[in-house]
Amino acid sequence: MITEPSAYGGCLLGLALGDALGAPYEGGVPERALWRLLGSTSQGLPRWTDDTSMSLDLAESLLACRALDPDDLAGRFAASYRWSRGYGPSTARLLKRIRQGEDWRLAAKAIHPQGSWGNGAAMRAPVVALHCPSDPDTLVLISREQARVTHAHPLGVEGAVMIAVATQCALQHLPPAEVIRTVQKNLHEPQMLTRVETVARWVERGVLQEAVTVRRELGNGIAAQDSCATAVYIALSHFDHCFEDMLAFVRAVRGDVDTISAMAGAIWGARHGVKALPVTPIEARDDILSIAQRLYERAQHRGKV
Ligand code: F2R
Ligand code: MG
Ligand code: MG
Repeated sequence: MITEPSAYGGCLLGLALGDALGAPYEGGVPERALWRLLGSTSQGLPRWTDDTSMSLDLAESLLACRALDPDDLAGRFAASYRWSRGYGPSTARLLKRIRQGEDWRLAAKAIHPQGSWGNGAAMRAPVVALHCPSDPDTLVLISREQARVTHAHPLGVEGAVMIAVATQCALQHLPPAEVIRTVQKNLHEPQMLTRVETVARWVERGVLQEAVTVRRELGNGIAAQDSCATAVYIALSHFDHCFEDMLAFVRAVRGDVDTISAMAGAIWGARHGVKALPVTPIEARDDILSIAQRLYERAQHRGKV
């Protein structure tokens, strides 16, 4: 299977659109009220949040270092940190410590001894699939390594593997049942596997579940185990629907809407390409497409696409 350059733009822009268009609906009343104040650029465009910021940092790091360099990545994450991007509380504390000179290996375990199980490493994992679109073993290794810089907890790491594998399968145009089988083969944590087994059953049945059922059975929270399987299910079950309908479904599921939309948006965009995405202007749309193009050219140069 030859991956088209359009799939790269579709994936990275799908992630950013999901994030920017989902952010106004994330969380409860106080979070939404705050985002009404923070959620537009000076030109009035929808702003993206930590999800896209960390994804672009990972992309730029892979491009600059030609491989994963965790020290370079930690430095970029820390330099890009802005309070107004709505980072998770533990990730915010971690990045401030790294900025003050602490080694990320110590900082990542100083806040939670096992590391964070938030979905922050999963939300940027589609970029790993753009770095290695055709090599499943390297994909899993790099997904784990990039996750540990901020999310060392086994569930935080496994969420990243799940989203990276699903994105790679979407780039390869695998059908939904095969995507979910490939995801299952790469997971080990029972809490993740239980959720993915539910997704596999629903995908096999082929009937779109109610949003309330998805929320109840797969979750809608900031933990990796409560959002990654949710995003994979929503993307796979909307392969035959338009992007806007998929985002409307995420809004109906509620909760961590920006991040579930970003992860589902990346998988959907990898499958359908940039032309299938809405033309809605968002912050730095052209810059995002140019980074996607550079990732494509690098993968092409390495003979990976
Ligand atoms: N922070 C938000 N949303 C809040 C409002 C944003 C709004 N748009 C605005 O700015 O007004 N979203 C972001 O957080 C989610 C998760 O990201 P990440 O990087 O995984 O966060 P973090 O801080 O690592 O973990 C989240 C919380 O989970 C608890 N936790 C994690 N690991 C734990 C452990 N081992 N033991 C106990 N608790 C643990 C902590 O309370 C963490 O703070 C994304 O949706 C992103 O968009
Ligand atoms: Mg966010
Ligand atoms: Mg979020």
